[in-house]
Amino acid sequence: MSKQSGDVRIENPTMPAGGWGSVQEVTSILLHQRVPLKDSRLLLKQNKPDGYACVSCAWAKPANPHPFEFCESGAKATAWETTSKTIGPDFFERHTVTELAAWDDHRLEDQGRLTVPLRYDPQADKYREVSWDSAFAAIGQALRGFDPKQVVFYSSGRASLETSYMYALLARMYGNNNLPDSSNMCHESTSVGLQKTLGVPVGTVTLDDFEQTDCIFFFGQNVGVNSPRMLHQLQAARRRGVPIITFNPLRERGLVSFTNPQSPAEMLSGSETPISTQYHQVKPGGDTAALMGLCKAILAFDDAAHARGEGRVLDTAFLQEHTHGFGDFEASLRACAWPDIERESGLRRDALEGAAEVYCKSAAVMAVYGMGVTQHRNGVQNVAMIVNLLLLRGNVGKPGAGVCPVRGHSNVQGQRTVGITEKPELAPLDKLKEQYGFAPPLEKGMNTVEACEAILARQVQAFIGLGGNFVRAVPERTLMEAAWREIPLTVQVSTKLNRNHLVHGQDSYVLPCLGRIEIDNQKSGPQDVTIEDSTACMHGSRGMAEPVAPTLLSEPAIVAGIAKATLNPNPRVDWDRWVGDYSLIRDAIAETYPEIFHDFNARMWTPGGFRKPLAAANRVWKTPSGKAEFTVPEALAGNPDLNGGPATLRLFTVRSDGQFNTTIYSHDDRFRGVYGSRMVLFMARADMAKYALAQGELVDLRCAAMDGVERRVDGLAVVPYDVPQGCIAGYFPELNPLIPLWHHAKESKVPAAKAIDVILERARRPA
Ligand SMILES: Nc1nc2c(c(=O)[nH]1)N[C@H]1C(S)=C(S)[C@@H](COP(=O)(O)OP(=O)(O)OC[C@H]3O[C@@H](n4cnc5c(=O)[nH]c(N)nc54)[C@H](O)[C@@H]3O)O[C@H]1N2
Ligand SMILES: Nc1nc2c(c(=O)[nH]1)N[C@H]1C(S)=C(S)[C@@H](COP(=O)(O)OP(=O)(O)OC[C@H]3O[C@@H](n4cnc5c(=O)[nH]c(N)nc54)[C@H](O)[C@@H]3O)O[C@H]1N2
Ligand SMILES: [Mo]
Repeated sequence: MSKQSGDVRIENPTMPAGGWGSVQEVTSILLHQRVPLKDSRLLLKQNKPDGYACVSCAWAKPANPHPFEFCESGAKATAWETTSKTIGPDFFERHTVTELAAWDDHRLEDQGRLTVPLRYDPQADKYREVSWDSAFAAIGQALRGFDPKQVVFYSSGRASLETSYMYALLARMYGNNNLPDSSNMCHESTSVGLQKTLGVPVGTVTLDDFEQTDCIFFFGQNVGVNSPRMLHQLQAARRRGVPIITFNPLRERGLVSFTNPQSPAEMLSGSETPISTQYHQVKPGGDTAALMGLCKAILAFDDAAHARGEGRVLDTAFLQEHTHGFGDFEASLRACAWPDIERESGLRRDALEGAAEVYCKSAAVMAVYGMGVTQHRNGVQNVAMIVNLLLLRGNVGKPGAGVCPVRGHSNVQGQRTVGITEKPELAPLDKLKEQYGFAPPLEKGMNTVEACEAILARQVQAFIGLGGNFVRAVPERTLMEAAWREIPLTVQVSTKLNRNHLVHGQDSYVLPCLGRIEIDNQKSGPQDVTIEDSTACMHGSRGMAEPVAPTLLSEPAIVAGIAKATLNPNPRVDWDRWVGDYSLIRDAIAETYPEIFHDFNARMWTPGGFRKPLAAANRVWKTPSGKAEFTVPEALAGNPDLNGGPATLRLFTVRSDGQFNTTIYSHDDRFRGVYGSRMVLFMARADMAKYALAQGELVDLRCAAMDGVERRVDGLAVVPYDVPQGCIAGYFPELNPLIPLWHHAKESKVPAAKAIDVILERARRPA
């Protein structure tokens, strides 16, 4: 008899993104998190020029915000952080770590905010309160005894520009560039791909471009869930008749239609704006092939127009003046055969020609993309292919056109801007040397995958985590968790209890910090911080909620505490003065990066933010050739090293509206109509028939890699869904045990979480 999941409820997801469902969600989470009424009014200050920058996604904050410039995701993130629930020393007295390790991710974080510094006591198997001073002293003493090359300073992309600058300086003064961050699992393919082709590591569009564009191509980003505020721009564009052409294997509700919960008229009439005008269900990993098809079709239209003696379809003047390598790319397009494109993309030639036709009719085209593009073996090539498409008609560096990678964490882009990078050539080392009188290390540091490799090789002595939930977010979970327990020292700066505190090093500290929404009082008074959004605009952010406990320290204070206990005193770095007045940190940032941050304190409250100068946006190309680069793809196939053959299914991992990465707000996925469990697998009905599976039936998955490591996840309930045959989808982070560490993007080392070949088996264990 087949095994059925008892706890999952599957409904037909019919509601548009936004709408009443969104309002109900916000209300229910505010209640569940027991957010004080005065704090729920905080939402009115979210993403306002004088308010706080949302702690959810990095989407742009307009100069003229809507009265309610927040979304369902932002409201959830705010409620989660400003919750009145707390856990203190008594909680940890009541529960051993072994006991807590059996709780699920939702239950752990749902206990509320951490309030006191903790150290793991191995005798009792419990975390115990320690004083801040003793924690810093012990961490400093340990770090002084380690080889700096074997210590890792990780950051998750939430910490402010001020904290991030101090943190990077701490690592370099200590003696390494081991500064991996969440971006290494996320948009690093963008940082590498756009730098190589356009000479900038970030997107070129601004909010203004959304008002001037004629056409939007949308690759592998789930806007309704992961950056819902962008729906305002998309809805406005749709109302102007702008086509939106989507490439996504899964039919995502939020990419299909939208009801603006902030428009009373729409809410009352129940009217929806259809978002995507074309929806192409590309195979996971098939974007390079799809983009080759688009470009090949554009070339054919150009040939035909040329033959008829009509004007060119390609922007030949732009190609001539601004680009390099078009000839080779053109030759590769002519050599590329349609049957190969169709097979690898899973899309038909006429469908791709239809999309190409719209591209050619539009004067200004923009390409938006997310993790569906970057988290692949060929993630960097995918990004370069998007650039190829844009360059054909000069769609970079003109109004309404350009490339728009949608960043994840609210300051992940900014952290890179102020020095969090393992690549020494990307940090102004000479400037730091001059400013602070020390010799910054010149050796390349570890990125996330390299840090994991070093941990597996037992070559990491200490891991400091500035936010995040590293063991939960990275691939190769089984091996990583075992190795993690052997790290001599782990230190986590966190707001909430998470898996990484329970899977801990031999000596382990959890240091609780203030969140960005909280009032941060220091010597000179309440402090502000700054962040950079997805469109390279810098914004001030002012905490407004009472801190959840008086014992918390701010992130800058914690970084300074570790720095002072670890480093020899340096008269040019006065950590205490910086902590007393963050405007002094901003002065230091301005001194290191004058081109970007001059007059930082004066400009930080500019409505809409002040923009980082981006050469490519002005058609200045900081590439070796001095031109924008065309790239010839190495291969059409997206998954050369993990091709398990015909018996495999290709798995891609996604997020739901009930989570922010490893933070699980609830076990429901309203947009996909799945309630009560995240242990599910979305599957085409044709595949269910092929495997003779019923809805809700339990299956096990095993990774197809033949390298002697067993990687499996058991007990997933099958949910019929509109995905291409041969592909299945499930949730990050539950499915991370299936991803080999070596299965990552070739040039950027972003784990290839969107194309994992797996073998499906009937559940071997009872539900
Ligand atoms: N509510 C909420 N908001 C978030 C987050 C969250 O967890 N929850 N996380 C934040 C972070 S850190 C990030 S990086 C962003 C992530 O935001 P997104 O980039 O939207 O990330 P995902 O949900 O992982 O996947 C995006 C989409 O890619 C599609 N896809 C999968 N494989 C392919 C492929 O091969 N090709 C194409 N074209 N599409 C594919 C999936 O179906 C999915 O719709 O969101 C940020 N915002
Ligand atoms: N299979 C698969 N794996 C993936 C992905 C995927 O799509 N599929 N996506 C990848 C991506 S894009 C990313 S960005 C990573 C995410 O990886 P991380 O950034 O490491 O993980 P998060 O879940 O965002 O971190 C959540 C924790 O951060 C802490 N936190 C929250 N707010 C604050 C704060 O203000 N300060 C501090 N110090 N701590 C805070 C809380 O304790 C919380 O438990 O995961 C990656 N892993
Ligand atoms: Mo991310």
